[in-house]
Amino acid sequence: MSMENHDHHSVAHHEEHHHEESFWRKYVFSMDHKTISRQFLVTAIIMAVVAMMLSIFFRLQLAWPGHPFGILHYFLGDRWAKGGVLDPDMYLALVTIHGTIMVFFVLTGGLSGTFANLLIPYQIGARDMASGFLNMLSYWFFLVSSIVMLSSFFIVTGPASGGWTIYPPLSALPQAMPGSGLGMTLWLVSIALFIVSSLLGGLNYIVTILNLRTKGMTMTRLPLTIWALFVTAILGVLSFPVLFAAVLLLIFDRSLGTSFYLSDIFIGGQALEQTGGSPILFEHLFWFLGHPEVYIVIMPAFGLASEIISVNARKPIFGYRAMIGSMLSIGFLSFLVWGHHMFLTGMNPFLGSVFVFTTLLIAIPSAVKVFNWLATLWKGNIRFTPAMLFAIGMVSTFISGGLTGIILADSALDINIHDTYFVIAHFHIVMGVSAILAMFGGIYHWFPKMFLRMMNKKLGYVHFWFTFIAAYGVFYPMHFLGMAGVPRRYYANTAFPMFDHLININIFITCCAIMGALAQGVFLFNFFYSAFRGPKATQNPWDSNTLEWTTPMAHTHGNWPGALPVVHRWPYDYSKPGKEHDFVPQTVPLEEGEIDGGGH
Ligand code: HEM
Ligand SMILES: [Cu+2]
Repeated sequence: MSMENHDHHSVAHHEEHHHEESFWRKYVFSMDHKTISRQFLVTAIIMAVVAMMLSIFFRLQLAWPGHPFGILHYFLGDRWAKGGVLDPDMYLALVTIHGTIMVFFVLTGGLSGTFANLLIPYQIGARDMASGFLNMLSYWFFLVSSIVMLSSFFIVTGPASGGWTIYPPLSALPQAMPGSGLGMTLWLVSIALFIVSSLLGGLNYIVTILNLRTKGMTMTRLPLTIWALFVTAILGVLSFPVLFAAVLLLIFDRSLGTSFYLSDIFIGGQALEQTGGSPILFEHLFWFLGHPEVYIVIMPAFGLASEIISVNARKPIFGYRAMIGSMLSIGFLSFLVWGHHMFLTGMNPFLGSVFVFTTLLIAIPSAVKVFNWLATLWKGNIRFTPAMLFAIGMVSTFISGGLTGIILADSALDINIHDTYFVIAHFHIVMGVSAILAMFGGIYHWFPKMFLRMMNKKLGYVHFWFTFIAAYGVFYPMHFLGMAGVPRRYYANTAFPMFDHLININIFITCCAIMGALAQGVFLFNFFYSAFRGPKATQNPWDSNTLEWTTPMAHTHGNWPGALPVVHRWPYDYSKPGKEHDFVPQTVPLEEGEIDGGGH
């Protein structure tokens, strides 16, 4: 395989040897990027459904505290929902696993895994990833880690419940609470496996993008999807090892009697033996990954949205080089801001002000991106496909969520609303919803390439509008809860009469959440039905310029049956004056005197 990858000109010879691949090789232990991409996607969809259901479970409790629900008893049984009333320990576990699955399994593994695998070889003109084997391993580590994470629901003490940030001492002392026991161990094992998956994938993506671009595909002719996935992979390779170290030290503290993170802990009036460690050390290590992590989540979304918006506005992306520059500077800055999660740890206020400064700096490249998307849409000949709606939706939520980021970045303001629903509102809108919307956009846009069939447009519109309205309906009111002081990660606020009048807001939010969840049923139906029964896709359904649409509408081993395509121009020649069609694919040679767009 790797020989052929380098071989740009000769007619590939793999068509000649018709080796029959067994079912297992083809669909299960596949080394083909297209199959692996679909494996990541389907696994992520299953994980997303689980995480969404968990959020509905705890939202029921938040809207109607202590009220019995048959559905809770059905899923959680007597152990965790006796008589249908949610157990407080289980509430914390639900929140923890919901956050963990959404952040890591859906929007890191799922999002990058699906689109890096699908798009990198296709859009750079390669026959496959640099290493099909590592790529396969990356998926299998991902799957096993997903299974380990879910398995913690089936043990007596329940899943980890210290929040997705697993701060010690709750995570370091197995005896601290039920979720600190075996559930926490499984969480740590799962995340360690996840990190292995992520590193195997990320290294492979970087090497493939650097080395396997086809003839003419210079770095400044790459679609922004590839630039985004490239920066994402670099962030992952630089930051995940730090979480790995943090997790390893935590395992030592739990099992080997070390005390990296523990000191002066009293349980039931009894001082524990551990001294000398510091839980703040864990916070530093965690957020050194944790902040880049939110960009690992949003960066692929940037790429998908840029591509979808340009194609469907029938205009070149505005500020191509500025888009690349802003992604690189966001990536760089993301390593210098982790302290904004730790303003309340007693850090020196001067150090805090440094983190305020670096954090606010990120607003600049972020605003450049938003400006460029809007400028691309401006006076475009817009085609409102479902993918386009989701991409525009992502721009909307990224703006709304970004604004509250400026508030949280200021330590003087953040100290007042830290650990309230204001934070929950901010990060869900800016990262969670934005990335999910872009992921949906990517699915609608590239579905024809993945499954060779079309999704239903009307159902796509229904899915978009209900999802979009529900998302704002859920997360917009949470700002007000936060400003009123309602804390996050609380089972119930019934002990605080000053929050009583806010209960109607919580009921409204939960109703919107249920509406949003039902809308995902429309998507699931559309997805699975179309994958098997949808109308056959045409060669280039969106009149797009990028290379993936030049491959046959079949899953050809090696992608192009003949020679690899040669690239002559950047991918954004839409509505170029003087051209017959409103798009000029990257494989069309430049005419005499014609200037290539990527160069400036
Ligand atoms: C189905 C739509 C969703 C709803 C209704 C929802 C609701 C919530 C709520 C109410 C909380 C706070 C619970 C508490 O603090 O007691 C929460 C926590 C969280 N959610 Fe979501 N969420 C949704 C989707 C997402 C998505 C797409 C992400 C991806 C980033 C996400 C990531 C998180 C994280 C990281 C936490 C923090 C968990 C923790 O405190 O440890 N959620 N969610
Ligand atoms: Cu951060």
